Amino acid sequence: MKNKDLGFESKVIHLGGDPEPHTGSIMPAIHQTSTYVQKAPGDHQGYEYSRSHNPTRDRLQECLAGLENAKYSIATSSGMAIATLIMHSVPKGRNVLCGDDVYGGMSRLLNRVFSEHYDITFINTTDLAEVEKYLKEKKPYLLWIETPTNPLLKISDIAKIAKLCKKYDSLLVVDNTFMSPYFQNPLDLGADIVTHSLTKYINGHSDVVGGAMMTNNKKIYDQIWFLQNSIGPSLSPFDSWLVLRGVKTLAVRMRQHEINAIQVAKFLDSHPKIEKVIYPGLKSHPHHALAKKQMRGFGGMITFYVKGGMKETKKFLTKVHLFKLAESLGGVESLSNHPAIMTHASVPVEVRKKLNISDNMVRISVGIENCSDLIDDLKNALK
Ligand code: P1T
Repeated sequence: MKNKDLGFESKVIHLGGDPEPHTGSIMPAIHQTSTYVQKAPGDHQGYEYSRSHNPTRDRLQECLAGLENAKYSIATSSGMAIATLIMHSVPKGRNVLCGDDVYGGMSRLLNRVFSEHYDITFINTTDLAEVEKYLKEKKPYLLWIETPTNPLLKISDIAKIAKLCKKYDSLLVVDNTFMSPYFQNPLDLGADIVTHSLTKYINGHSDVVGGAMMTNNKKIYDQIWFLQNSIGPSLSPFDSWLVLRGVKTLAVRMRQHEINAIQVAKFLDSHPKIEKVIYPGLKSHPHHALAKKQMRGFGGMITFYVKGGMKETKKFLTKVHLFKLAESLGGVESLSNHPAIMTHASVPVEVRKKLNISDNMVRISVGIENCSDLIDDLKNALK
């Protein structure tokens, strides 16, 4: 049986996981080395220097490519590092479009690092007419989207946007961090590049910062690999090994994240001290029908508004016990976050206002703990 024909639950365990040839070790070796001995100048076994290639990172890349149904993958030292490499691939003078609701660090990278070099426009990609209008007008090199977005969990139609991008000769990049490849495969829907913060669901244990991109386009892969090798943010051998270890349980973790999140979302939705809940699995979500069609699940992220303002919201966040107040998401443990002060503080104030990333907004990453414990924790904090 070929690896590509395996089910997802088998792929996460077996892709990149052939026994080590020299020892039969079932777990991959951590090739914690910077360099490789050559028999004669240029006579080596495919490895010269670990910034360029490393056997442990190769195994992880093989696994990640397989999970996104891609031929190629590049793993980097953070999610922002892969975004930086992709942005460096934009030719001089070309424009860039980006979804208006993205991770605060992405907004900072585009607004404060790359805006000097490119004309970057933030657009509402849930509106296909707006997408087409800007593709036509700006003829961008690439359109970058998150779906679901961070933190508003807006859903954009990947297949329809991919078609539009092809029509206007632009690349579509989809940051699939929130869904993980278990729930969504953007390349299958026509995207050119899919990216992940490995820090989140793929590693799943909050002990690594990493990033990756996957693509089926050899030209794009060669270009990003050249930039990775030239600029240097390669994922370390040990972090590659940790992610290979973490990803083995991705399927079971994602299922439990979702089971818990659905119950937590329903609990919050019926609570008198909560103004509004945003979760793609709730019928009240404006893109619920698209979420059902495009994704194989709704994930573990919930955003909601506490009744009151900053004072009440801060009080709630100091009273939760299991939902630890910390940036990040996608680990086995539950986390809570105040986007306006924490993860999205670098989003310009007027944009936060427009998007309603307000003082009473909370984002939670629902972990895989006992769900009654999680609901009790929120109940107590809201009291
Ligand atoms: O943190 P890093 O591994 O560099 O990944 C950046 C990143 C990229 N894309 C998305 C959708 C993200 O959510 C992130 C990082 N986000 C957080 C740290 C957060 O708490 O939202």
